[in-house]
Amino acid sequence: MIKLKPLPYAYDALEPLLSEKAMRLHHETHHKGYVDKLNTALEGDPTLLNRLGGLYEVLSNPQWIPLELKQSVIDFGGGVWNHDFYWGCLSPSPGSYMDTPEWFQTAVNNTFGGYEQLKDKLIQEGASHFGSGWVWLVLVPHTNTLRVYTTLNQNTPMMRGHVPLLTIDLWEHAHYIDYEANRKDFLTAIIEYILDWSVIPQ
Ligand code: MN3
Repeated sequence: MIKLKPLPYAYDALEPLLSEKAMRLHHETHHKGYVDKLNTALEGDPTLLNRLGGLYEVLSNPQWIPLELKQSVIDFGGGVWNHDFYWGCLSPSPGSYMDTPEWFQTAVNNTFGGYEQLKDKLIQEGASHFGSGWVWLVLVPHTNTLRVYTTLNQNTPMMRGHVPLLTIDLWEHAHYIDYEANRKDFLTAIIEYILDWSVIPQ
């Protein structure tokens, strides 16, 4: 059984950028819904997660999932993992980009031209994404390069063999209460004030 992990801060900790009402609804209804649906799907193969080493490993290797469970585990398991990861990318006292490791700042400069361009790219890709999904900053292994892109629904970068570094939820439920349909304002507020750059690995 997968359990709903608590948020790493209080429901009102990200006020006024993300309201307590929005955070409660997002965590207690949407995120919990994925946990419940994943548990129901896993009744078809109760040892799957243990056998394959956990949710991250399963989502990184969807070819290992029994065919009859595959789409459910990708959708509901992705919903669980993506939300856990997203909460960890936000903070009421976020780490600064200036304190990220040298390898990362060098890669940002080489790939995007600099920090401002990276922020613009996250906002532009996230705001123009059609439908539900997520915007990601990922590391492409072997080449050690960075990429920004969006995934549809609950798809993850691990399915493409990429390592997620940061994400922001693009589903309407993520922004509708506080920003209505203005996803660009939502992304800008998060990126400027509560995105925690200390999640970038040393
Ligand atoms: Mn969500």
